Amino acid sequence: MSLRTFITAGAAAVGLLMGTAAVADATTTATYDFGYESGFEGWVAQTDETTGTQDCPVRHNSTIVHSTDKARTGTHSLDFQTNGVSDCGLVYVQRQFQVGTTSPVQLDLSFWLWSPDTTGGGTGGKNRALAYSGADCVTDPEGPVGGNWQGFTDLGYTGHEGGPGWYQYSYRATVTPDSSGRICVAQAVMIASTYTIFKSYYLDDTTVTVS
Ligand SMILES: [Ca+2]
Repeated sequence: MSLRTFITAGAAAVGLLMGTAAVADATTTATYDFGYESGFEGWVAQTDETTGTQDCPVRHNSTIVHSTDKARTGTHSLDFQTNGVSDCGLVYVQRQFQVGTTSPVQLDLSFWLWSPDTTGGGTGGKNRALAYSGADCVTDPEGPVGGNWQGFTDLGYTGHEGGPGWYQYSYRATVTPDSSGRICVAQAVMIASTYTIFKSYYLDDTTVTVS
């Protein structure tokens, strides 16, 4: 993980002119890059079965592991091993970020997902990529509700015209931090088709920008 920050030039200049009090109002942009070369890099792996009450009719035992099977950059990624035994499940990683304010911030998330699917589905059909953000992390996913999971945003199918490969997903939200100035962000694969094998989706090159 690497962190880049900068203070908006105009705001910093105002701060210099007006003294230290104005510096506190300067807009800071922080960008975090995750390539998963050294592990989960602070992201916590969970499924709808590993936290809170079970939502799916059948246990799917999906999991996420650190992998060298595929990488978009470097040699590692996170392998979302999903099982569609009951056409149901949420498999995700989530992470807290200290944003240094309790005022609403803009969150920009992007990540790359390697998918084995096609637009027609491929082996076992196709799933969906989701994202979440909020003051609190997800402790008991609720779903599937209306073809999604509560609080998550649908970023699209995992099946693409070009067939298996790496595809980028993007998400933007305004998030109000908790009273300690923290937000939580999640990247997810929602199981949305029926298959009784473990099908891998690989996550790499996540960028989180808070401004
Ligand atoms: Ca990588």
